[in-house]
Amino acid sequence: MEEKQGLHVAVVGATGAVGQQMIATLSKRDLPISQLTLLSSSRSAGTQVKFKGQDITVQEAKPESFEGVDIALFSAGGNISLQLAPEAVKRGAIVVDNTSAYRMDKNVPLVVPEVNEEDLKEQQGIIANPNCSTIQMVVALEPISQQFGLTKVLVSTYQAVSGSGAAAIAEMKEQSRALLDGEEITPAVLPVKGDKKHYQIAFNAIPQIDKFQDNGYTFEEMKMINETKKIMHRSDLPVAATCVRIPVETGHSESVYIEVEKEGVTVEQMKEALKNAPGIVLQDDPQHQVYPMPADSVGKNEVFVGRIRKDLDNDRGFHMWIVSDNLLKGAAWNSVQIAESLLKLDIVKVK
Ligand code: NAP
Ligand code: 3JM
Repeated sequence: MEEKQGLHVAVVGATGAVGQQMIATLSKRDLPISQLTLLSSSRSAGTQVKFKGQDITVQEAKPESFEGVDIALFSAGGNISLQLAPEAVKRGAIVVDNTSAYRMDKNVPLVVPEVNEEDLKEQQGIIANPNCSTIQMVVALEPISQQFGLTKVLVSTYQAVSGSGAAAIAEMKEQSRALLDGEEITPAVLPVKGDKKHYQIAFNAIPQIDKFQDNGYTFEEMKMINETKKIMHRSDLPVAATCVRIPVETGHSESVYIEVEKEGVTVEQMKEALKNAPGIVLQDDPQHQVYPMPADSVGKNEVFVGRIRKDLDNDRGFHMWIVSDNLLKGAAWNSVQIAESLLKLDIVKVK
């Protein structure tokens, strides 16, 4: 059989909340894909998935699954990435990893194309896709940093349950139904699958995403802090975060307070900087009640910014509200965008 021209792409975690969006995103974009390999655990192996009109059978992920693969998109949890990403690299693939396994490794570029695409040139086989909450925030921080200088970031998040996977979405829906029907509930997934206690997510807000560290911050909060500094090449930047899970299915929201270096920056100048930046849609017209909301962000690749206003006490302080589809720009779209950048920069070549 004659070999088709194009890339052999693999998706690891193809049956998950992120993996499904990766397949949907790949089918909308025009990366030249000649073969798509879909991988999961043995539980879902055998499932049929449609891609551009073709049925593809999901297979169990094994080291040999990566023979001949050019680009492997991983989103099956950190342990799977630790086990299988090196196996994929050994077989010649470039890995774009969606887990936290390699993000802070100094040999691994952590990339949001609108911010630090050039870092891809330093890749040694594995490229990390940042945490969803980090990605949407740095897309908005970068143009501000470039034009006005950035000296401080304080963020509180309002994160959707889909960030915690398919089981968390199901738990929120079933709990909502049960509570409305006056039934007892038994939380079993959120806030963290493997942690000691589980709490109600329906009609509630849980100030814990991922496990706690000894310093009182959760890992999710530390991901936002450390990853922001790495992506923006600003190890000196003060960043603090509070991450909260709310009963929204998809779309993360963030209330962000920043301080800039330059004096006298106006709200209009801030809006102008954001409006003209790549990947951002400005939705900011309080008179007409225009501002970003998670329900409007679903299915869209952009980061939406609004509610921009000056702090009342600090002339260099600004507040804003940043919203994006956590499964798209926060995960699947950013990964596919990285794959497109790899081609654009000639790091991966089509055979
Ligand atoms: P999910 O809905 O629970 O899906 C998990 C996926 O991983 C499923 O396809 C599952 O396959 C697969 N999987 C589980 N164990 C496996 C194994 N031993 N070998 C191969 N595949 C296995 O979770 P999700 O929300 O899609 O998230 C998946 C991962 O992506 C997360 O754990 C996280 O590390 C990462 N993530 C990153 C971001 C980000 O911010 N960039 C956001 C969300 C998630 P089965 O169907 O066979 O179980
Ligand atoms: C988002 O390894 C795991 O169990 C996955 C935990 C997880 C992560 C992570 O740490 O990779 C769930 C949801 C993320 C993430 O993107 O950081």
